[in-house]
Amino acid sequence: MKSTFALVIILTVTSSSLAQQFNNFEINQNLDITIDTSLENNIWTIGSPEKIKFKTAYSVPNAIFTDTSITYPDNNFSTFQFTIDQNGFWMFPYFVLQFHHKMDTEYKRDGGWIEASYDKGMTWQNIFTDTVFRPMVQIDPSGLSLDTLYTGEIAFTGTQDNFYPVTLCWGNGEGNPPIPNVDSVQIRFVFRTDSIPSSHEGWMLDNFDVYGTLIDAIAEKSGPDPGFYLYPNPAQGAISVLFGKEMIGRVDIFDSHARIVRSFPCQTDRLTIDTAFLPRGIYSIRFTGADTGVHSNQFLIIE
Ligand SMILES: [Ca+2]
Ligand SMILES: [Ca+2]
Repeated sequence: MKSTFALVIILTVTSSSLAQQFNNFEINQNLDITIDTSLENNIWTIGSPEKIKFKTAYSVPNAIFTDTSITYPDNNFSTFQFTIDQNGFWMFPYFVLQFHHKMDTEYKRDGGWIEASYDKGMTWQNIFTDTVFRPMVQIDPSGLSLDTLYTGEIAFTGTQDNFYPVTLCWGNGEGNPPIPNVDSVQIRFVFRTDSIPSSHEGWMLDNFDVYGTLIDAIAEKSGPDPGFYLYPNPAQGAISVLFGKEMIGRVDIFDSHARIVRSFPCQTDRLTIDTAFLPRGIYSIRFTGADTGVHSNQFLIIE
């Protein structure tokens, strides 16, 4: 089966404070996240989780998660939302929304998706099926992939025991739908359960990060072997490489002048590379395997 995904190399510009909105539910909260309390049985809660699977936030102590008890109720429809202020991003060709999440739901029956409104809340689109302004979506391959709920919604559903990042990128680059020409974009996270009771804990999210970017490259790769995935990118101190399966071969890291700055053998499905010794800049990482050929990717070190 042919699979295609986009590798996105993101350059952040940190010189403008307008160009970032963030909320980790601790000290840094200039992205204002609201829970609509007029919605009956809205179970989103901001606080410190005390469940069985949801014991700790991604950044402690707080996160946003579905609550009222350990397990979520049936027939539930809950939302929270925030506004991306596009005025801060006009100088950038792209803007990105990133967050970390963890989920425990009844597979294909209960789950959550993300909606966007480009007309100040009058109409909403599931971003995963929106054909006009659909963002590129980058999901950690070890985490939940998108699936179809029995209602037909494309959503996150099922269980992942660890936090994984999700990156959404709206942009005007080649292959991207355009950034909508509006001064703000509203984002709504929807959690929905069916009529069958189940003992699952729901959805937990943390560290919402919105920023304008200049994207250096969007490389489309096709084929049964998607190469590998790097995170976080940009990196600070260390970068993790996920291959998706055990890979035997050699890893080389090159600086922007194509000089090898590090080289080592590998036999693993994932590894973490210490980047503290490397100055900030753009790097390439290349994997060469006897059976799997050559794969390369780029990353940015910001400190
Ligand atoms: Ca937090
Ligand atoms: Ca259920």
